[in-house]
Amino acid sequence: MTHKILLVTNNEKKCKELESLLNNPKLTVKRYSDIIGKTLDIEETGDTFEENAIIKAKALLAYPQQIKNCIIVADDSGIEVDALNKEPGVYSARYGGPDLDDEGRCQYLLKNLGKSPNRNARFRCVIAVIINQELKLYTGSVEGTISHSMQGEKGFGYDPIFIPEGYTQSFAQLDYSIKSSISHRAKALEKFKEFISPK
Ligand code: ITT
Repeated sequence: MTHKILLVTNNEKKCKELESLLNNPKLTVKRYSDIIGKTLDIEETGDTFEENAIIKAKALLAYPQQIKNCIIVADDSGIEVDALNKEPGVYSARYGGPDLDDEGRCQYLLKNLGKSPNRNARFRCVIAVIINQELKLYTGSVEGTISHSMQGEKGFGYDPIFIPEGYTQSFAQLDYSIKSSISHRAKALEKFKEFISPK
């Protein structure tokens, strides 16, 4: 049996990661905007990754005809920096204001962290899934440290300043096969894949 997965995200690079992590002959993966014919501006009003992931997944319930027989999958994620009181956390995509791009947000975080000796941080991901009208949540995280400057071109978001535990290079420098086996998103999706398609 093939499952039809509908991804709810407007972030192209996140979407590509989700597609790559869900690449499996038992899954057909579609982007929600291709199914409903437009992009939604979903307001992330929650205070937690869980709340925002649920808000994104539930936004698709307004399109019952189009989502029939689909498994809805929404990702809310971000980076927590211990010395910044776990900021930017759920505000990762909006950190430093709407005018900044990924690079601007990395630089803003580096500036705020300054020379702090405590550079511990983690990426967190919550995947909200709606399957047969039931809501399920899957979580994943990866520990690491914040570098002193941006390093590498791969990935997206805060990847150039995040060095995962056990490595000396950033997610943006390491081969993608490493990020895709240890990332917050990979861990959350692993649990989801095990649920829909047990080994
Ligand atoms: P959608 O809500 O449409 O999915 P978004 O970019 O707004 O897109 P989030 O609200 O989940 O997504 O914000 C997550 C932000 O956290 C994202 O924009 C990145 O800056 C950062 N982030 C999440 N996962 C990341 C990863 O794997 N690598 C680097 N940065 C990541």
